[in-house]
Amino acid sequence: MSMLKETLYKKIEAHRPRTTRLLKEHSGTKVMDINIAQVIGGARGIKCLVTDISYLDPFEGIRFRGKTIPETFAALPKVPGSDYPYVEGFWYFLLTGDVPTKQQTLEVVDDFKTRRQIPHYVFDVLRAMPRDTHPMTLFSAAILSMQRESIFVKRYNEGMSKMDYWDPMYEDCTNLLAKLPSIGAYIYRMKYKADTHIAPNPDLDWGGNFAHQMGIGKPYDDVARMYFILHSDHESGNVSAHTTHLVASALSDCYYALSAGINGLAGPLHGLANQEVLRWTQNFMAQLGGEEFTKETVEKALWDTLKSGQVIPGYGHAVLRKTDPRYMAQREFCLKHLPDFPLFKLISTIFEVAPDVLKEHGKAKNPWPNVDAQSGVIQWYYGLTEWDFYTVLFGIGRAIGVLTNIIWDRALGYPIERPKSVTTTMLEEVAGIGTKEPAGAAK
Ligand code: HAX
Repeated sequence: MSMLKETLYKKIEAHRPRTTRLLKEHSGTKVMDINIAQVIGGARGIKCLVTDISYLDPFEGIRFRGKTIPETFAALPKVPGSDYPYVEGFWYFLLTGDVPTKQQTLEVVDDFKTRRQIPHYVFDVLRAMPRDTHPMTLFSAAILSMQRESIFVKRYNEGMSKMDYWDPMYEDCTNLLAKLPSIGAYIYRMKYKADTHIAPNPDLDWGGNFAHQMGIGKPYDDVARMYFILHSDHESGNVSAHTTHLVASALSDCYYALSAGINGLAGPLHGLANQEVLRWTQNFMAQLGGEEFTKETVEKALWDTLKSGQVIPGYGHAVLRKTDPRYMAQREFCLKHLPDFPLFKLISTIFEVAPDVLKEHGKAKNPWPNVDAQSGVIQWYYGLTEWDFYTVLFGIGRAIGVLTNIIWDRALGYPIERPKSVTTTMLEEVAGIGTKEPAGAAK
């Protein structure tokens, strides 16, 4: 057994009694009350998911296993000659809560390399789809196509004990995660680089090999590592994490579950917002027709978007009530590496103007930028201008967090998810509203 798996096993054994005790001795203790706005409004703020992988404070932002983003980057072993850590070490950290040593990290680096070969039929599936298929559809289909590889399914069919579920889930998730960057790079080059491909480099780590297979030179390897870690996890309630958890709760394997989560990430209110930000900026520049932008023209364009009934992409958040620290981490990267890049200047001007516009507009509870407002500009700078690919980058990163979560779901025996629905009439009764319901309405 690898050091990582052994450490994880010990952590699971130590954690299980905590969950059992809560359920046995305190199952009747109330966590919160909920109101009608939450019931109708997308379960906003309802505390009904458990994860120890990350926690999102509205005013502080994300902490991975208790560490802020700068603390996480500082703590983990770095790739020699790079500013950012091995993603493999981050995977170890998310899974176990322990900061790995260099040796423990390198063991994971090697383990990933042995698992990264992609079955040839995945390429056949990708090539069979129309070339103008959205990259997220290709990515999701590639993941789903590998479902036949599931060790969990095989062991389940053999009659495995519930206590062992986490083990094949760990194997499946690691096998899948190890392949994702190469699948992403394949999709990218098939679609946008005349179907020319670059073989993996066995000397490179997960993030470095992604940059290599994309065909983008340094420091894009560090961009990839930073990007994947920043996008990995945002506690459990966001659409991609929740969907992955929900599907896995039916004991569907990780191929089914991650593919579903990726489909959720592909929505414009979630991960697709990063491509929408680029679409917005490019439309805006096209409208200016070569003229320099000013704060006034940016402000007018933002109002035009709002007045036409659309959202300002990259702004607002369901939980955060301040500028997303993931935005700030990427902004710092831009200030260091591309301070004079015109698109970065535009993104910075939007940052100066948009919060006041949104405040005056008076709807968004959070007028500040989220992760997606800043991420595309970095990709664009390094030559990745095909913005409909951006959410695949997000998806590769998001897989790290959601796969960690479903391994722990299996380890702690979380049950099939099944919240309860009510009818509108029932809510009206709760609210004390006397209504005449239309004939045939559900009671
Ligand atoms: N522009 C315009 N209106 C906005 C807005 C924005 N950026 N953000 C919120 N609003 C509006 C909502 O549409 C809603 O309007 P209605 O009352 O007419 O329905 C109102 O303000 C209240 O919404 P909220 O409570 O502040 O926000 P929600 O929790 O409902 O939604 C969203 C959160 C992130 C979906 C929302 O802020 C949004 O649509 N933002 C733009 C898209 C975006 O950037 N998405 C990425 C978010 C981060 C993420 O998940 N990345 O993957």
